[in-house]
Amino acid sequence: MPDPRKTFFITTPIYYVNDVPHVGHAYTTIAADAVARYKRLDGYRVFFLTGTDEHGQKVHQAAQKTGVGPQQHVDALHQRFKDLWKRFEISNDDFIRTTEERHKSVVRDILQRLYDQGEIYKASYEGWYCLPDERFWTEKDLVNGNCPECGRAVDKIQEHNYFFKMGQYRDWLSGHIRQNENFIQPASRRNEVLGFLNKPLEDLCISRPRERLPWGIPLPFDDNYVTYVWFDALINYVSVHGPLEEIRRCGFWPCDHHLVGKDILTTHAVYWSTMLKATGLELPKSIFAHGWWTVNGQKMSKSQRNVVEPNLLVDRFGADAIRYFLLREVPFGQDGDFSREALIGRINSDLANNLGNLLNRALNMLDKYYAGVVPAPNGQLPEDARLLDKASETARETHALFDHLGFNKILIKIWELVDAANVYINDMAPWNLFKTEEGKARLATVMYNSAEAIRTIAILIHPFMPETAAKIFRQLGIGESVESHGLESVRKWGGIQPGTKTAPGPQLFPRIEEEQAKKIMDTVQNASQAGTESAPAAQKQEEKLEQVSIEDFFKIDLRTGKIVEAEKVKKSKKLVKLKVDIGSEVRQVVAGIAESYEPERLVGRTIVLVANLKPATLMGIESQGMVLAASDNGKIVLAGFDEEVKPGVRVK
Ligand code: ME8
Repeated sequence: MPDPRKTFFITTPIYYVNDVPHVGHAYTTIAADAVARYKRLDGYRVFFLTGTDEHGQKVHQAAQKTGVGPQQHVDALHQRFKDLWKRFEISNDDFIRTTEERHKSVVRDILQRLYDQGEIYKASYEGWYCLPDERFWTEKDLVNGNCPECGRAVDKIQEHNYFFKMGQYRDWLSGHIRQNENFIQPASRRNEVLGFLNKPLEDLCISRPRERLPWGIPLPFDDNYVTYVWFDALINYVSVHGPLEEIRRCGFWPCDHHLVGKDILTTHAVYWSTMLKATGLELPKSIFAHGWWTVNGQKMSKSQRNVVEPNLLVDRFGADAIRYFLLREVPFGQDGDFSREALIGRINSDLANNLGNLLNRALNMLDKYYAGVVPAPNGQLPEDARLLDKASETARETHALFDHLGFNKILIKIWELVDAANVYINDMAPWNLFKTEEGKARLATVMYNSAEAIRTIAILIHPFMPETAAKIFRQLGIGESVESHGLESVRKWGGIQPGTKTAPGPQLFPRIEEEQAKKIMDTVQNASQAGTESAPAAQKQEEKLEQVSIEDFFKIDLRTGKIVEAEKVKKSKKLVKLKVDIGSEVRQVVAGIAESYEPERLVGRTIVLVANLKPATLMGIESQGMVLAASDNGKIVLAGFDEEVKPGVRVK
């Protein structure tokens, strides 16, 4: 049960719906998700917010290009973000859209209050305007006549507008940043903001004439104007809690962490902080600006045609592998490069070899020596204490690292524990202990500790890889709810109960061979090059086969079959030789499922067999049929039935 006094509020930027989401957007959202999940494990009541920024020039222009009205455009595009977050197992508690009335009414309320307080005034403005960034610059701000932020061309504009008296807060803000060490993180970014505040701070233009931009929230005190998109968007962090008066009652203010990319640090550190100050609301405890991802060394942008399509990445590698890679590969705060080699390297070494292997070998041994039941330990020796100490040290050290979002260090520490557990098994050599009576007494402790180390690891990786953690729990036989075990249970040894019946399953992360990797990445990049819109279409094309008539379909004789024998084909990594009872006879079938299924686990299973396939010879063995299975990112999952069916029944 979460402790009602421990609350935690974390946000991502709300993303523009001028385009579909890419891996950069996924990065911030996954990072926030990891923190939210960790805090929930630690007993906090968490409010994790993400959403979409749906007003402004960029979105308006994008809608115009697609030829639909802006509302229709944002309704369609925001869904792409929601869908992607589902695929990435993002556990957000709310999703705010700036076109929702609950948001617009709070924006109007804040604007009116600030106007009434004299914080907003109208003036004539002449200056330089960067359309893509939607920001005004003075002559002296420009770099070589271009926008100092993005380097693109700017337009000269003269018009009447409304201004927020931001400049008056410069010294106060500088002081606040200096006094609150964690307010802007990491430290290098904090210095950047302080440097920015060393120069005079201009007032902020917060309106756009409606005739130039009709798509926005009208100013409550002058409806010839709409609200500047940043002044509108930043308020989402408040409006999600309801009317302004609610903020003190909601229990989630001030915000604990605003996670943003380094591109939008100034708007958060300077605009948002001064807006809050003027409104009389408490500032966030921390604004963390992370680094920028490139792809193969290049900026990720649609014009470069190298956007990494996140849906395809999930299709091919699974959400957890991508979540792990993004947070493990580079320190949060620094820039990173997304490359095929780096991704495959991490999947094969960290996930398949180290983590996957640990689970497989431990469960196999439990199966072999204890029929899959976790034994009771027989007292701990000093050589066991090394593993136990490592586990508690990992829990302690990762906890401290979470305060500064040191994701990659946290993951390095957890993998040190994975390594320690693998080394423990090697050193204790259960296969030797099993040979003697004295050894067997010791074996119980070794196998118990191995299972408990895996349970601890599963809890610690849950924030980063929720699906994998649940799979490990399932295979350990302790349910799926990692959260119900909580962080407390990794702080003391002994959470897994002797007598627990394990349920080994398919490999967590099958190795990806070089050839296969190349093929996968080519599809991902080609689809991206065809434009992100066409990415799902490209995938469909690959799967789209010619239509067949029902008569054609019935030519295939699909039968239920019970596996009565299974053994690995010698010298083959992938093949298993099966004897399958299909009622009228027993067939010999060779299937390429050895990397996902141990032969012993196959016996007794009911599968679907293509019974009238022409026999073929594989590695010198005749195969009289084909077993139906799905191949998902290289992982093979057999088709089956949710109730018992006798062998030989036709499947249609
Ligand atoms: O700026 N590498 O929205 P946006 C890392 N609507 N992170 C990246 C990235 C990359 N290559 N590309 C994007 C906006 N991001 C405003 C925010 S908040 C009140 C309003 C991530 O769609 C990163 O978090 O341009 C960056 O700050 C954000 O997406 C920008 O998203």
